[in-house]
Amino acid sequence: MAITKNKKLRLILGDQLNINHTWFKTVDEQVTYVLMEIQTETDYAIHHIQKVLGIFASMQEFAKTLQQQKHNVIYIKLNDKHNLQSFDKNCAVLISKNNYTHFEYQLPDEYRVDKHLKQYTKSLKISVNAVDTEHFYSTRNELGNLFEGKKTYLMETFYRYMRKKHNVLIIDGDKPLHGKWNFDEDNRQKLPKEHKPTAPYLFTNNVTEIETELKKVIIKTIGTVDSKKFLWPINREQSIQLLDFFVENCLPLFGTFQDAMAPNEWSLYHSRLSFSMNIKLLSPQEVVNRAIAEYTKRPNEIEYNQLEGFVRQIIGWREYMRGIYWHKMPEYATLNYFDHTAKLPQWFWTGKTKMNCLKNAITQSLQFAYAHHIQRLMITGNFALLAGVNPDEVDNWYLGIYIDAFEWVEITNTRGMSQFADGGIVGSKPYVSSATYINKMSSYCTGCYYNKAKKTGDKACPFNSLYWNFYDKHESKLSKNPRIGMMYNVWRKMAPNAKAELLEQADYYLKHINEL
Ligand code: FAD
Ligand code: DLZ
Ligand code: SF4
Repeated sequence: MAITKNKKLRLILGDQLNINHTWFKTVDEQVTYVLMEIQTETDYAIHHIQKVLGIFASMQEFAKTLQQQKHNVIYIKLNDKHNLQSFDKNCAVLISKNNYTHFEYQLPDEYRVDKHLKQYTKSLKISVNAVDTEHFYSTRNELGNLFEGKKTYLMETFYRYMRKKHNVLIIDGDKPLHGKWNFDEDNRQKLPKEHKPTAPYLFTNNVTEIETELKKVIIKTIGTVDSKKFLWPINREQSIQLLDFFVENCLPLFGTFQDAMAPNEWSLYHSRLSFSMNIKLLSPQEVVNRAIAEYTKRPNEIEYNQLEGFVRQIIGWREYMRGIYWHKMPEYATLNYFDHTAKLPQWFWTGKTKMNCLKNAITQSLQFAYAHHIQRLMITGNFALLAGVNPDEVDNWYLGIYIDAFEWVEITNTRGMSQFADGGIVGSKPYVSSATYINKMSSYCTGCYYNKAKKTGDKACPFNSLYWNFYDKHESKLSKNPRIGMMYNVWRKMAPNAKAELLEQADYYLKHINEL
């Protein structure tokens, strides 16, 4: 039997659901697309049940769309008899069975999968091509090239470069609209007591069939789900609806309450678009353009600081984190600047702690697979850093629990921004705080078992003593940092017995961390 030339197999990963990719512009009967639900991907971390369901449901929807457009699609479900549970093994069988003469894949976002596919394709006897995902504003190496030879990697420098390069909120060729690059000083207020935030826009997708399939195999997951009313978007139409809802209802207060936290309010004015963007149902360009269009349409209702703050998160932070990832991996995953070794407290997996801020942030993470940025940074991340938890443990928790967690954006935020384990590549100082900051930005302290104002003694808020203990322990590594020097002046001036009491209190809390 004659072998047809140019028979192509194209692999689509679970976070590559970009229907606008060049691949799909023409229908070619010589081309077959393959998507696969596999245990090597479900098991590299203990994932939230909603993350696995969300990715599988979106992959299935994407395969359906491709089929409707008349593309050839092979979809391997988790429990298919012939599923060999890894990208390379499944592809190898398909290639030999169907006599493909070409194999193509889109560049993975994660180093681990990139390495795996590079190794696998080296062994292939047919031609191989890896193409861009056509998703990001910047290339993998763009940030590395921009900062070539520089000691620091300032996000603000990168952000300005991106704004100019992509002509976003720019006038006169290279000047920032409204005279300033960054309007953060107008943002970040606490939620007023009487303020009732807009309720989040939730979907009611039925994903019970996928849940039943998941239960048949031994996949350890965390968190809860109502699989009859799965609340996250699982296709492009729903992602666009969520984007519309965000710009119409939340953007006007996005910046103002970006850092605010309140009990039982799990997303406030945040967009919750990270999942759709990270699996590429939405492109960052269309999100940014939609927000700018809304601002242009309603100049009297949407202030510029709200828009600029949102655009910065996407053009700035999101692209910056990806650039740092590709510039610094694989070493980045081994960095542990403070040599932290402690284990994550058990209640990170249950939310059962008397600390109201942590109880809220963890419980909502288990319930929704989501926490907003300041909860991740200044509640859970802050505590893990003050408690000296090993960054590997911290990474595994963040990589599993959030629906939007993929290593390229998780590790740079967790190990970098939150844990300062990179010694200052992403952030210029560690993000730690006592109860003062948490109380300033939230109303958690009001309902807490602990007393925010007490540093030592019965019911003293653990953040207070752990905060000073952290600075004391890492004085040699931090005291020369110009952004922290002032804290050391305060610490040095403190009476010796007050210092001793604080350190004793911290020591007690660290020894009884699982009981906090
Ligand atoms: P919004 O507040 O509405 O922001 C809009 C968009 O901006 C987000 O969707 C996201 O794409 C982008 N963005 C905002 N901040 C960042 C940032 N620091 N880095 C990258 N993109 C950003 N984000 C992830 O997408 N995946 C992760 O696994 C992840 N892990 C994090 C871990 C820690 C410890 C911290 C501190 C932050 C982490 N972030 C992560 C960044 C940020 O918290 C989330 O992007 C954001 O909370 C997602 O919710 P949202 O879509 O409602 O964001
Ligand atoms: C996160 C995830 C999970 C849980 N399962 C799958 C899967 O079964 N099949 C798949 O193709 N992708 C999955 N993903 C997303 C991948 O982990 C992601 O595509 C790679 O890590 C590249 O970033
Ligand atoms: Fe958190 Fe301390 Fe406030 Fe309690 S008192 S909510 S532990 S900061």
